[in-house]
Amino acid sequence: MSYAQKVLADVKAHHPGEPEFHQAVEEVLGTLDPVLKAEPKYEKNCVLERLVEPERIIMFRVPWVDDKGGLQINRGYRVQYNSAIGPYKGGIRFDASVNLSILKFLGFEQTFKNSLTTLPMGGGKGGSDFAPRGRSDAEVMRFCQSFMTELYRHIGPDTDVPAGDMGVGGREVGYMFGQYKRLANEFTGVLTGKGLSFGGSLIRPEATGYGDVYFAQNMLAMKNDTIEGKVCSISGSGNVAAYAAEKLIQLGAKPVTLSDRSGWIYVKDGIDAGMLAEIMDLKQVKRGELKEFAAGKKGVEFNAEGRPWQVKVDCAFPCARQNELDGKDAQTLLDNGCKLVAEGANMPSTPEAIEKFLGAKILYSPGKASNAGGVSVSGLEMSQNSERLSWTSEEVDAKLKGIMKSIHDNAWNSAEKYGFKGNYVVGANIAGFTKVADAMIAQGWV
Ligand code: NDP
Ligand code: 2IT
Repeated sequence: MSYAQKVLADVKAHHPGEPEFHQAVEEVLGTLDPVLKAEPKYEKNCVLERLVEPERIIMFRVPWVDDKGGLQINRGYRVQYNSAIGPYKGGIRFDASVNLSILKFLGFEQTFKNSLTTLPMGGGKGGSDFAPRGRSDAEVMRFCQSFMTELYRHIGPDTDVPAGDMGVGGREVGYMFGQYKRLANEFTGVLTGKGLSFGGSLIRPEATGYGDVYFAQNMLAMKNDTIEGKVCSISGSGNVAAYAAEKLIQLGAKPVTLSDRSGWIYVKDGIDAGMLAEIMDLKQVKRGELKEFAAGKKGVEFNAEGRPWQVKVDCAFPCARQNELDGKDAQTLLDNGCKLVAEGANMPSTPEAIEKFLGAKILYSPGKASNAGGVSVSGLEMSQNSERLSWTSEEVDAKLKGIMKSIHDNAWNSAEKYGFKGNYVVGANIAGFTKVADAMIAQGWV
C-alpha cells in the first residue's frame, strides 16, 4: 500500500458517512504518487495525515424567527481547513443539502484551489442547511443576522474571510457584513463579494464564470484553437453559469443550454444577450425558475427531465453542483464529439466521468483550476480593502486573465514535469499540493 493509499484508508475508517469528502480526498491523493515518491520529505513530515484533517471545525445552532412569528432552527458550520499559506478563505453555502461531508470536501478543494491562484489565501468553507428559496427577504435577513451572530467571533480580515457560494450572493453577503460590522464595531474586509459601495470589487460577481471561460481559452490555445463559434452546453443558471454564458456570448461562442432545479432549456440557435439578460433578471432579482422563462417562448425547448449533457456540443461547462455529470453523461458528451470540459462548479464530474474524459484525452479541467477565478478576485478584493482603494473593471479583469493563465500554465507544466502531459487533474493537484505542503513543512510540526 502506498503512503497516499494508507492515508486514504485512514480517512475512510476515521470519518465514515462522509462520501463527498472521501471522493475529494481520493481524487487528490490518487494523483500525488509521483511527487510523494520523488520527495520523501512529505511522508517524513506527515503532510498528508495533516492535510486530510481540517485545522478547526466550528458547528453551531442558528435560531431565527420566520414571517409567521415561529422559531426556526438550522445548523451552521465553518470549516477552517488549512492556513499554511494565508488566512482561511472560501465561500458560504446555503442549501438544504449542506452537511459536514460537503463542507469538508469544499474546504479541502479550496485549499488546493487557493494555492493555485498565486495569492496568499488558505482554505475554508462554511454554510448552513438553510434553503433561501421561497423565503422572504426579511426572513433571509434575519437568518443571515443570526448566522453571523455566532460566526463573527471566529472570523476576521487576517483570520478567516468568507464569501458567497451556492445560495449566497450579494444580498446575503450584504446582510452578513452589516451584522458583522455591528457586532465587531469594525469596518474591515472580513467578507468578499460585498456591494460596490462598501468595499466590494468590480468584476467579483462575474469572476468565476469569466475565469472558467478564460481557462477554456487557455486550454484551446494549446491546440491552436479558439472558443469562437463553439457550441457550448452550460448547467446551472446561477452566479457561475450566467457569467460563463455572458463571456461565451461576448467571445462569439454559442451557449445552447442552462439548467436549474425545475429542469433545463435548450436553445438550438444559441442563447443571445437579450435572453440572458431576461434569465439573469428572473434568477437573480425575481428568484424564479427557468420553467417560467421557457413558457410559450419560440425556439426555447424546456425539459423537466434529464440533464443538458445529452445535447451535441463542442464544449461543456458544468456550473451547478457536485456530481451533476456522471459516467453515462460523459460517454454521451464524448460520443457527440465534445472536445472540452471546463468545470465551473466544485467537483461536478463523478470519478467515472473524469476517467472517461482523461481516457479520451479531451481538454478537461478540474474545478479547482478552472473555477478559481472567483476566489482570485476575492483575493484582489482583500488587497483593495487593505489599501482602501478600488481598482477599475479593466484592471481587475486584466489581473483575472493573468491569474487564469498562470493557473493553466502551472497545471500544464507540473503535469508535464511528472510525465502526465496534458492531464490537468494531475497537474493542478501536484501544483496546488506542493506550495501548501512546503509551507507546512517550513512552519514545523503544527
Ligand atoms: P448559485 O446558487 O448562484 O447557482 C446554483 C445553480 O445550480 C442554480 O441554477 C441552481 O438551481 C442549480 N442547482 C443547485 N442545486 C441543484 C440541484 N440539486 N439540481 C439542479 N440544479 C441545482 O450558485 P453558484 O453559481 O455560486 O455556484 C455554482 C457552483 O459553482 C457550486 O458548485 C459552487 O460551489 C461553485 N463555485 C462558485 C463560486 C462563486 O464564486 N459563486 C466560485 C467557485 C465555484 P436553482 O436556481 O433552481 O436553485
Ligand atoms: O468555491 C469557491 O471558490 C467560492 N465559492 C468562492 C470563494 C471566495 O472566497 O470567493
